[in-house]
Amino acid sequence: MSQTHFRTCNLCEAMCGVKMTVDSGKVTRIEGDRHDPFSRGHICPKAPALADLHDDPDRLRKPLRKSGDGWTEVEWDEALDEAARRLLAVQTQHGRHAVGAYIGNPTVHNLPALVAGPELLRGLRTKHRFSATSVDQLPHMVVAHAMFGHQLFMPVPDIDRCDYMVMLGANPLVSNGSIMTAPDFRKRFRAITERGETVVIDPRRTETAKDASRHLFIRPGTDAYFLFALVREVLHQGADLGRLESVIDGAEKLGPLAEPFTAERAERATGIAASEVEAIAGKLLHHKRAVIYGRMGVCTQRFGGLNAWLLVVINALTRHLDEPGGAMFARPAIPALDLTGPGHFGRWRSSVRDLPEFGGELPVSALAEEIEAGAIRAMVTVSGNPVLSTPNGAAVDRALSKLDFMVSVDPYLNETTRNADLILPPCSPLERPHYDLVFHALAIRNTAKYSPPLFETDAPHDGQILSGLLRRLLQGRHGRLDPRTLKARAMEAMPVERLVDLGLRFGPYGKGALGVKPAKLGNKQLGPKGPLSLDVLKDHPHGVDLGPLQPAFPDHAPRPRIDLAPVVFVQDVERLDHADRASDNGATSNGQMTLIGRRQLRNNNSWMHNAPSLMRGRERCTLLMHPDDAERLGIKSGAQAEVTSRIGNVTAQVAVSDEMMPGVVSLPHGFGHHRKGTRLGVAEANSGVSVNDLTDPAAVDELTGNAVLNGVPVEVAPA
Ligand SMILES: Nc1nc2c(c(=O)[nH]1)N[C@H]1C(S)=C(S)[C@@H](COP(=O)(O)OP(=O)(O)OC[C@H]3O[C@@H](n4cnc5c(=O)[nH]c(N)nc54)[C@H](O)[C@@H]3O)O[C@H]1N2
Ligand SMILES: Nc1nc2c(c(=O)[nH]1)N[C@H]1C(S)=C(S)[C@@H](COP(=O)(O)OP(=O)(O)OC[C@H]3O[C@@H](n4cnc5c(=O)[nH]c(N)nc54)[C@H](O)[C@@H]3O)O[C@H]1N2
Ligand code: SF4
Ligand SMILES: [Mo]
Repeated sequence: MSQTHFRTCNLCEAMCGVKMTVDSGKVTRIEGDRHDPFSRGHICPKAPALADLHDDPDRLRKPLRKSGDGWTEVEWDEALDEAARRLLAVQTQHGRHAVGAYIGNPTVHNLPALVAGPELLRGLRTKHRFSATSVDQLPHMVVAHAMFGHQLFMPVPDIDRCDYMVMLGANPLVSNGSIMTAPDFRKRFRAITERGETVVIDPRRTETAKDASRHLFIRPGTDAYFLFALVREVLHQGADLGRLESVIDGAEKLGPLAEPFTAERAERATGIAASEVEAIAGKLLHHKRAVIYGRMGVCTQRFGGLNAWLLVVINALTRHLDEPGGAMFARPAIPALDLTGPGHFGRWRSSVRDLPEFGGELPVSALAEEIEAGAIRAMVTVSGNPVLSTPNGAAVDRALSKLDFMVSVDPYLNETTRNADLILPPCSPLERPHYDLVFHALAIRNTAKYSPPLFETDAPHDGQILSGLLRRLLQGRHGRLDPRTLKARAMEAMPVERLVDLGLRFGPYGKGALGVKPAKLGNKQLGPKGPLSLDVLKDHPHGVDLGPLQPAFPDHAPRPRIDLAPVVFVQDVERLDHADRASDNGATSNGQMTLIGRRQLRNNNSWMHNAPSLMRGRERCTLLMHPDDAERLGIKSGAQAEVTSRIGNVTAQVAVSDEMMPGVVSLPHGFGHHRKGTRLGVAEANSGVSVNDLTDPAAVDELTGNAVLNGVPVEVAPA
């Protein structure tokens, strides 16, 4: 007898609704849920891999303890007791900051981990916290904090209502969108191209660029010159703050700051003709509904902070901030801003290189050097693979291997967790409840959906592991009956569904747990079943639609005023002003090129290469190169090339393609599964090389500390 189960795919930001057919305890079919009001039947090739993941024989089912050269399975209580005891021992001997933590990307897609993770981090009381944020969206968070007063209050492009979209450094046709939760981006983007115009600015003519009205090549790492020239041009043509004029401070500072950054100067730095700047500024001003948007490619480069700031500035100066069709703010059913504090910046700094914390985290580019310097002697990693995903992964690997103790919460024995003394594997995503606490806050439409666990299990989910560890730490530190221990014990016992219910009831579409808070429904489309609670969502297994984005200012923003020129960004402008004068852009040798990264539809960062359904087909870890460069270097498509950076070298198969800007090469990240001692049968057979064996931890955006993953100087030669 087959059953049907509806849930949200938790693999990327897009939150696609999936329909699963289950036969005798096994998922036999995964397809798009046509009745999901947000994704309307769309899925990508990764959704079926949810079944691969669940059935993967390499996925760990029991905790592992390192013993000699091998691993032995241990019971859960024993493993958690040991982890707590050894972490406390390190803190007792070397101080509380001697324990570090790294939190990886899948945590954000994991309801129980999102609830328990922050508590554990607080309980560790260490300033050595790291996460994937500083190889990703850190600049956007610094901007949100400085301009709007909360690190998670990030504008998203209202793509369903916009007629003119300019996009830099993002490839949502492949990534399915980031800080822009938009299932079936392709369809939504094509609709903009049809009703208006879309422009993609990228050193590679990407899948998204091919679907756009226009594509412009840009020299990697130079976007800030282009964006500043746009600001200047908009000001010259006649900026308009629109409805927000009365709440915006600092606009008058922009003119003098932008003045030196002419379109001609931008042309020299970026390769984009000065006339384009003028035209794009004119169109942004002219269109009633328009937006400029940028992501990974503009964040993970040397001016990531300035780029993220200038994007908001341009939207504001062209009256598209907080306006339909422009850059808007979601109003999620469970208020996401409550997940963290508003943020802080530079309260402490890393000990070796003096890099600033943001929101309690240090840049991960500093991780290896802090371990090598003895500042960190034990690590906790949770759903992270920094050996493949952070700069100079090989150095991270070496540093992790020298720790006194390491515990990893992870379902795989992989490149990072092989360095652990204990691996604590959570149950599969199909065995835990799901609600997207974060991505509803970054969505292009307000919706809500709850997915109950599909399968029952005795294995703990991430939340139970993390809160079990926290309780043991507190018990070891303060005793069994201390109020802090008792609180942690209560947290551990609290079903996470209960927290979802409370969040919904107290949220903007709920009516309060006791019915005391007046219901303020954002949208009538909710129908007669509102106000929201967990029961209402359970009655709507495809999810509920809460309508298009609504203006947030002044009543629904974390603070009523916007600072358009925060001092941290203003101070960084001088660095930009110097950079193009200091460097000569000419190549000094024949093989000197600039390296950028890319994503592929069948990858998910570093960790889904063990799914057989995703790994079929030809080699994907290829070095893309323009035909002129290939000819000059005497390299043919399919041949091997050696790529060397200041950090290391890798050899990859070349794919010659005129979609690359001349002088720029591209390698995907997340590969490099050749390291010894992992247990990833399928991935090891398709190992590829790691681009992060080339990226340089010394290269960070000096303002935010974000890693420079794009625009890496390399030397390419036939292998
Ligand atoms: N299939 C798949 N989807 C994913 C992921 C995945 O691994 N695979 N990862 C997920 C995650 S964690 C994230 S954060 C998102 C990221 O989502 P996106 O930001 O949309 O994805 P990227 O493909 O990294 O896009 C970066 C683009 O920047 C370009 N670029 C590089 N350097 C520069 C530059 O200097 N200037 C400009 N203008 N462009 C530049 C690159 O060519 C690339 O096209 O994707 C998510 N979705
Ligand atoms: N050069 C270069 N480097 C990059 C990027 C790039 O574009 N270029 N992109 C960066 C970006 S945007 C990101 S977000 C980072 C990602 O960096 P990370 O978050 O460090 O790495 P992932 O590859 O996402 O690995 C996720 C880990 O979580 C485990 N995992 C998966 N599901 C679960 C779960 O449910 N629970 C637990 N406990 N563990 C789980 C996996 O086994 C794996 O070990 O990589 C960054 N690195
Ligand atoms: S785009 Fe693919 S991976 Fe992302 S949520 Fe949808 S089905 Fe899942
Ligand atoms: Mo990411």
